[in-house]
Amino acid sequence: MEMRIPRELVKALVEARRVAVLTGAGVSAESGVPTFRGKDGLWRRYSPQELATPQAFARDPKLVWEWYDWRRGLIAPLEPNPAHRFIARLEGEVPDFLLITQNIDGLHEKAGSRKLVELHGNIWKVRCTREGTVKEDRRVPLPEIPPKCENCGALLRPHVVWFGESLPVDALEEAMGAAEECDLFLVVGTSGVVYPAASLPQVARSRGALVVEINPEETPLTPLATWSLRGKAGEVAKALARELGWEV
Ligand code: BV8
Repeated sequence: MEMRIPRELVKALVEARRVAVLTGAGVSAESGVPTFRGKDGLWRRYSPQELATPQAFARDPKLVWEWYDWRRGLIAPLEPNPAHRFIARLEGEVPDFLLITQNIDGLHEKAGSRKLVELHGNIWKVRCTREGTVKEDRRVPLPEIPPKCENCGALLRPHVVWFGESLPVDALEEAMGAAEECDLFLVVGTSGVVYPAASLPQVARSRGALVVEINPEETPLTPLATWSLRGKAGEVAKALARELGWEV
């Protein structure tokens, strides 16, 4: 399906000096990662709002780790899609850039993004519940569930932000700063429901930035958007890249 891109949007992209991008599960949907709210989404089989919480982990660390081990197994073979690659290319094209992702799948980094904050952590990192040490752990499947710290034997937890937990202060500060300073804010593949991530486009808009939303559906953020492109992230990314003469 040929996506029509407004001429003024292409011009704004070419002229942008400071760009911030916020992504959600929708940017990884075409890579095969289930979204939270989609018809085959994670929220259907499980209730992340119940499982992705410190209370659930305290009550049943084995169940929570089975869910994360299943997701890790699902995500491990998946590749970035044109949307991830477009965002990685955009990073090198503008003087001032920050990608802010709610996703924990690591696909932005796999696509080459480096100026990136992971607001909600990373599924490939584990943290000792006693020592607080963070390590990368890409074993799929995990040899034992729940995994234990090899140093002190305490339970390991996923190094992600659960509901009711505060976001990493430095990541949130960097994200807020980018939202305040940018002249163009792209919002890609998020339902705009989870806070404080969902407040970032509002901050950008209040500071006079142009806001571009890319989403097949309307969201609570749509009214904020200067342009809301009703399409899949990968498709729109290919159409934008064509306009800019980029390969993605
Ligand atoms: C905090 C990591 C406070 C774990 C995640 C009542 C009102 C307002 C707020 C609250 C409230 N009650 C509680 C809160 C706060 C809560 C919150 O916002 N709850 C919501 C549900 C109401 N927030 C928190 O708890 C946060 N912490 O507030 O701390 C605090 C303060 C001081 C001291 C202590 C505490 C922490 C939130 C982080 C939770 N962790 N993930 C894991 O993943 O396992 S959240 C997780 O869900 C994701 O990271 C993401 O943020 C969210 C899912 O949203 P999306 O990414 O947008 O995905 P979704 O499926 O919803 O939508 C997909 C979109 O893509 C759709 O729009 C769809 O149309 C689109 N799409 C589909 N296909 C495509 C596409 N788009 C483009 N292309 C496609 N092909």
